[in-house]
Amino acid sequence: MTQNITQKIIETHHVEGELTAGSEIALKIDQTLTQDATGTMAYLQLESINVPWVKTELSVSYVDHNTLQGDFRNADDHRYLQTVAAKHGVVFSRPGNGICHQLHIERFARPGKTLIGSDSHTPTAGGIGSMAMGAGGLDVASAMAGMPFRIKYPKVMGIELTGKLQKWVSAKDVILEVLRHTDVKGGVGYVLEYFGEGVKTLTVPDRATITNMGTETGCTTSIFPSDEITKAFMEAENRADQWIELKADEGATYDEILKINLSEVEPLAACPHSPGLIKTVKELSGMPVNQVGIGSCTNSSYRDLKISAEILKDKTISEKLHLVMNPGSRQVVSHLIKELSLNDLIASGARILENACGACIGMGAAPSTDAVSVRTYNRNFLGRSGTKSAQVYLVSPETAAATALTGVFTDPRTLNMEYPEIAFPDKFDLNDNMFIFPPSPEDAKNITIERGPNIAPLPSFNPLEDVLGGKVILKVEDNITTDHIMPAGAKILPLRSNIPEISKYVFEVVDPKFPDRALENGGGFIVGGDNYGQGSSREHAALAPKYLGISAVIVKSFARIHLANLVNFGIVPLTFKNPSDYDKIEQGDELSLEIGDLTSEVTMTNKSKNFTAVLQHSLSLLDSQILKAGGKLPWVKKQI
Ligand code: MIC
Ligand code: SF4
Repeated sequence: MTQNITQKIIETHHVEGELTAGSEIALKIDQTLTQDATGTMAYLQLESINVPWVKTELSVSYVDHNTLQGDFRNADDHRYLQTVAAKHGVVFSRPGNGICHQLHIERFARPGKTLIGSDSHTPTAGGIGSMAMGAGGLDVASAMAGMPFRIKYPKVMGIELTGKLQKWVSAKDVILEVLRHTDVKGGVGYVLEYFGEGVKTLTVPDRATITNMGTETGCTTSIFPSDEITKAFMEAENRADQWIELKADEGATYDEILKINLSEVEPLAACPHSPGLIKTVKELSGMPVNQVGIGSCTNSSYRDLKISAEILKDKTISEKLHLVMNPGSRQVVSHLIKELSLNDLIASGARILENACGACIGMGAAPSTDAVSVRTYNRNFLGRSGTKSAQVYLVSPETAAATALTGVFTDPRTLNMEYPEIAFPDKFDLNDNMFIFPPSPEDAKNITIERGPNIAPLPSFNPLEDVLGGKVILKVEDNITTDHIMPAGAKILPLRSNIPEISKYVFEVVDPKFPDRALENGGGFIVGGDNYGQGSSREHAALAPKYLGISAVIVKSFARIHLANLVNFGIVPLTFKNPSDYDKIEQGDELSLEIGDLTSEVTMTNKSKNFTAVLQHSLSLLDSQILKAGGKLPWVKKQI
């Protein structure tokens, strides 16, 4: 039987479940990654599972999100992460080394391997042919403890690339073109697998830009074949021995096919406040811009910064705006220094920030009031930049650099200059000295894990009753993101290892009174529309509402990672059998849900409006048991 790449990797890693679309399967996980903002919780969970040494082939703990160190709290977290990594056999990437996804694809990701990461952009490694998925921290901790990872057997959307990109159009425009077709939920339930003649015109960093932002379609992951181009990249990273070929069989089939002719792709932009609201840059051209940001895990590779430097060389950025740049890794910076491109950037007026997530997650460089900010990042959700009134657009490095020069939205094809073609070096500058590799398990016994006062113990939760009662504490619309539920940014991120404190900010951008109202009412329910919980993997978007007493979320549909996180922390995820029942519920209504053992539909009685409605769920038997027990941690501990 012919197979596509997704089917091949699933077949070699499948340990449980039926291989039919929609059924739950369990996969063996070869590699894991965490980042600091989700990592503290993940390692507290790993510690409580009580597995002395990780069972994966490789686990890496990166520090890239929360690097401002405004006070002792970030630094405490970093110290904890470094010591807990050494204790349990995890490689530690020190702050300043770079952004997790850029570093992972440079130094560790491997074709044909499975990877889960406590960050939703883990699919970046799909650019090298790894089956890489975002997951909640507890699922990553469980994988480190040797447990398989459970997903719904995905459908595969084959994305056929033909032709070749025109000058001034690049990989970011390709993924924006995909998003123009799928919007932010067209990928739910799918792996996006790329094939066709056009694939060989894209380098690994180009492919990684595409798989990175594929996350915004809601998909399980995205993947490219591993071919001669992949081999060349791995050779340049001195990892040719880890290369294997990976391609779909001749005649392999897909559940759906999307065709994209690269030659016809134009410079595109995602408009406020959704990565799925796509317009051409031409349509937006001339709009005054106040800030430009180049970087983030989507566009901070050598190629992306080098082309920006070439565009900005010998020129000065517009006085109407600021330009901030975050390189993806020290490897990238090292090349920019040697080739004098860093000089070009600084001379042009660019502000070069740390090799970290930075402004992408609202850690500094928040735009001014009502500002238009044009960024090469992957998300432009309301308030994510740190300024609620800012209008954030997502574009390619070419468009961003052109815009930085003119001060208005600019189609880079209108710049009067030769297109700078950028090839990656034959050999990248290699320097792994900011990775701390773990000692031997024997030596690790002498390591003491260091915990500052910002590391609060994990909260524990009780088993669920058969009937849940309470008020609708909040009713929200479609496409509520985890940035709405549990915002990030410089003020809130330092609280990631402290659930009681961070819970005070739940739904801050939507309704700052939510936490108090939830506590005053002894908890209750959230009602929402379609695609609830889209965006990040942060399990705090489940843990913190749970801490405030939320026992069920009732919506039209869920995003994948958030749904798993709700189950993991004992919040019942329910959907309306009849979506129009959503309209009949108001905030403040008193509800009663007969959940029983959660193996069938649930009857909801709205006592305030005097009607009943049927609610559904997509829980496996195991999920139902986990939920009833009050969450996954006690269950995992029992398994281990
Ligand atoms: C994001 O881009 O939203 C983040 C910040 O990287 C999150 C993880 C987090 O919230 O810590 C993600 O993508 O999962
Ligand atoms: Fe960091 Fe932004 Fe990438 Fe998230 S999307 S990992 S915050 S750079």
